Amino acid sequence: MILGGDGFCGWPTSLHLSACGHDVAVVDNLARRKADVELEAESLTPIAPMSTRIAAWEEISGRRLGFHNIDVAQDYAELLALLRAWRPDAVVHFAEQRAAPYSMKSSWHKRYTVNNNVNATHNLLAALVEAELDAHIVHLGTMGVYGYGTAGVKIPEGYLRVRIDADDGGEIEQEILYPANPGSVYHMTKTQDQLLFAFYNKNDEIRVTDLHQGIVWGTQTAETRLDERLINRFDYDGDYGTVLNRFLMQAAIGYPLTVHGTGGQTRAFIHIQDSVRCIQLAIENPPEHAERVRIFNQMTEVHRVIDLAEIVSRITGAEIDLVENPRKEADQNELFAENAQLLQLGLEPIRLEDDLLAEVTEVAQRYMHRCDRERIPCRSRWVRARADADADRL
Ligand code: NAD
Ligand code: USQ
Repeated sequence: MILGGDGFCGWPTSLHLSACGHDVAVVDNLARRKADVELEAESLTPIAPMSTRIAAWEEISGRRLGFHNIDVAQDYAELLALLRAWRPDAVVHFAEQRAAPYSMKSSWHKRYTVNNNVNATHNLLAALVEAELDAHIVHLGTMGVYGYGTAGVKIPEGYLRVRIDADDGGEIEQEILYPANPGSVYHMTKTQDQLLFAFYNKNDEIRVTDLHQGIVWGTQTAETRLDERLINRFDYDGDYGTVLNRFLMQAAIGYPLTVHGTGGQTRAFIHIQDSVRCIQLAIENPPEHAERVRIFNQMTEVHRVIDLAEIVSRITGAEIDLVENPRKEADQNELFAENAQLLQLGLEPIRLEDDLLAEVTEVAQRYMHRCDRERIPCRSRWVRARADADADRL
């Protein structure tokens, strides 16, 4: 069962798992498509309605995807009934509001993001217990739970070994969850998810793999490429567009690349094709017991934002614009992260330089006529002027 299976990561994952021979049911309340209406922004690629997507996949592959329009955060009874009827072996959980700028737009957006994300995760956990199901949860978390200023520490996969002073004057060694340090309300909800998983894992022996994913770039996968009706979404607007895909689209339309501040922010990245493959690896290699939540860092490369802009500029000739940073984040940081576990399971990463140019020409240039330049600037501010905040309350 794929919660959030209509989204940017969820749709290609649903297709890929179906292509691998798994029976797949998609659950989605189409909140992401509704946010497009709210923001008056659309995917750069022309994504088909859900019924068209499903019919096209059946025509091409001969395999049927189930679809259930359920709000995982609100419609608990429907979720429970579906789990009881379907009895999945694994549940992949993507069903959260995932944009940091969207989560910081106003008090309404902050409250929506917290209510939606925390309730979606908790409803899933409570429903699995109530349905007495031993399904493996594979959750899409974020590298952002760690914070980015790790001062030379190589970020481990979820847990940190620490030594604590003991009563008898000695030291106790213990493994703890890496201290959470979120940079937005959205990222904060992901740190809260971690505690929910830890509790239900301890209390109810729910098996969970939490994939701490970096920024996903690229658009198409082997399955979404098969037919234009299966095309994946490509967000480029100031709220949902992520940095590298935004740069690729900006380069295609001749818009100077919007580097925030000096571009010294260092982040982890992964291609959408690798993301889908990692989820397959996690599902097909489940933890046998619920000893503790299994955490993988799902990222393959680390780059500074300014270096990415320079690479894109070198390939395409695009100009670079250092714009005022609307976020409250460190101007620059170092980032080293462990990602051995997914590599050991067989991930063979796609490298940035292998696919960047194809992404510009096959996707960004092909659909650039659909771009609305008005939607490009990031207008959501982490710290808002008093007058704007007051206007929100009216
Ligand atoms: P997305 O917004 O494209 O997809 C999320 C899907 O979940 C949407 O189709 C939405 O309609 C659905 N959804 C949201 N709330 C729901 C609810 N209450 N009930 C049912 N469906 C609901 O986002 P995405 O880019 O596909 O991200 C998926 C997950 O992966 C998110 O949890 C995100 O935090 C994580 N992630 C994404 C990235 C990235 O770069 N895109 C990076 C790291 C982690
Ligand atoms: N940035 C720019 N210019 C832009 C857009 C962004 O310089 O036009 C900068 C931002 O200031 C930030 C960095 O690029 O320093 C990354 O921003 P982003 O929007 O690409 O990514 P982020 O907000 O961190 O969120 C995305 C996904 C989220 C996921 C996260 C993984 O939307 O769901 O959890 O990446 S991570 O970054 O590892 O936390």
